[in-house]
Amino acid sequence: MANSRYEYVKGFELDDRILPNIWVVVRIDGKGFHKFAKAHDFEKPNDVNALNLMNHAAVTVMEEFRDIVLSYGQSDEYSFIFRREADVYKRRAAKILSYVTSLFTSSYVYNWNVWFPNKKLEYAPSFDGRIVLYPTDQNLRDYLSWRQADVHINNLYNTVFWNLVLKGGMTNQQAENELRGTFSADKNEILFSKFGINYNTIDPMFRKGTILLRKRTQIPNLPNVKRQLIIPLYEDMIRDKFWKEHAEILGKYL
Ligand code: DGT
Ligand code: MG
Ligand code: MG
Ligand code: MG
Ligand code: MG
Repeated sequence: MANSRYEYVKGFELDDRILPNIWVVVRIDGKGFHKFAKAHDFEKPNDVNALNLMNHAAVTVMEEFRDIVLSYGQSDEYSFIFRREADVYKRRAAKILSYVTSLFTSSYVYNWNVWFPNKKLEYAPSFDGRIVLYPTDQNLRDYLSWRQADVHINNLYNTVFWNLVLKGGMTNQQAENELRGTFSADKNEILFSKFGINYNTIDPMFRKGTILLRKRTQIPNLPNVKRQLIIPLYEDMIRDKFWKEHAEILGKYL
């Protein structure tokens, strides 16, 4: 075979299969979205259309990868949780990571006009991706708690900051000085006393991020037909309540 003298190069491709029986988390994050948000005039601190576009792209990924049991998004990032037993692409890490990241990105671009019908996409956005493995259910819960606590801290800060600037007439520097060394309670107090905003009434998508889950639902008028739908939730994942209500995620039927 004329080919055979070249075939040895295949041996340079290394096995990158992920350990069996472990939670696989793929997290993607927008590259330079500070600049991207500015270039597209995203609302501050939260642009509801930008977040919905992220959610839309994440649904595309979940429709393709049936092994994803939960996805969680906030700001310019999304985490996809693959069930422990997932055998997709023989668990080859590079395949999974590159496919998820590129499908997310292409869906983000493909659906741009759905959420921004009057805004031109100024340049091609990109997303980085990483795979992190978590051996125990507790590790996985702690990972998701970590990401959700991150939303809370950032969103509370950004909400007060942009109110001080946009409504309070402060410069960015003044708002930064005002907030230096403040605790959560202080920030809540500033929001309420200066702007009449009760933080807890702000859109839960902004406060909690978006959880996407698969739920089986009955189709109306067709008693024997059930459909699996991907539904968004804006709940607290840090407390036990969420994990009891959605026990199927960890495969525990209580
Ligand atoms: P990176 O990820 O290291 O390439 O850099 P960035 O700039 O993407 O930084 P990152 O991911 O830490 O932070 C996300 C940025 O995206 C942050 O500057 C705020 C911006 N961003 C995300 N969502 C929104 C939004 O809804 N509205 C606005 N105005 N900005 C947003
Ligand atoms: Mg980013
Ligand atoms: Mg960063
Ligand atoms: Mg980010
Ligand atoms: Mg091929």
